Amino acid sequence: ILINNTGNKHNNYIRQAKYVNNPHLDGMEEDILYHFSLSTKTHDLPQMFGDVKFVCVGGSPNRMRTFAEYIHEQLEMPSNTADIKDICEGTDRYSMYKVGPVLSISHGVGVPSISIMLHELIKLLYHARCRGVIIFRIGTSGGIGLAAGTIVITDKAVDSFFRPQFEQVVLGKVITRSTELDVDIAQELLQYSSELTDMPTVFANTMCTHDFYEGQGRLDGALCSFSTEEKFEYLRKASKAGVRNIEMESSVFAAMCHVCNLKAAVVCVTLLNRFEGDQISTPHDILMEYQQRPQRLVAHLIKKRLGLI
Ligand code: R2B
Ligand code: URA
Repeated sequence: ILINNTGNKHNNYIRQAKYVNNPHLDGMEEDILYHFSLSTKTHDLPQMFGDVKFVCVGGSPNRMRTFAEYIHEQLEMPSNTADIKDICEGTDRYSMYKVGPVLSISHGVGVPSISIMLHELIKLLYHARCRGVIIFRIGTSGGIGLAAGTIVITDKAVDSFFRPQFEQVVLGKVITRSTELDVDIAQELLQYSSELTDMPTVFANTMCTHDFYEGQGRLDGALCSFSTEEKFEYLRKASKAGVRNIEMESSVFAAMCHVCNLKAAVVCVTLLNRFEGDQISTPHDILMEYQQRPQRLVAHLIKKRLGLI
């Protein structure tokens, strides 16, 4: 809660911190959320989204549709799953599904893709006058010294130098933002993981890189500038820094949610142990089961918070 004391007794008021942090927004007559194909003039955002309490984001549009269907089943919604429509059908950049108080959105691969989505999502929550929202990234990752299928709940999102920060070039200068995540939500998730079967879970640091191949120390890209020994030395260093998984969005996700007062958690399953290889060779059906783990864990928290279990 921010206490905004303007000094004028008629103007003193208490309000919850806004989800946006941009004075320029107030002067805009219309806000077009271009990559969602939504706008404040053409859509009644408070009516469409005002009841949203949980937002789950993940890379793939199909996975986020499956998650929406799963949540629909878990919340025992009366409607038919066939009625779950892509709210962003006017664009193929992102997909968005709403099931009761849960919004499920795809963000594509990598920092630029998720950051564009988050700008528009955070403005959407603001325009819709949402309150008390929790956001989760449910994703996949490469594990460091963990058996495939392990869930990592992110403590700190770190960069490729193992620093808990996110750097962005703004007007030709580097600005640095903290990648702090919500400690209470992470602890709650960790506790619930022990209540579920097939949910091996750790709480550890997650490294966010800007590439899947060389950027994650893989030897199997189209090019490779380092030796096998150098790869393992880097992974050992990461491990020493408390990193247990590598993915491609957590740092900007944590940084933007932190600046915008949105409670956030990152829950990623590992698809392989990077000390054992680089290729993802696990059979398809096993990978599908792994990908459901973060969904099941987050759905469990949502049901607890809604008082359904
Ligand atoms: C995990 O998996 C994707 C790359 O395969 C990327 O979006 C990520 O963070
Ligand atoms: N996603 C990543 O970014 N890295 C992996 O190794 C697996 C999934």
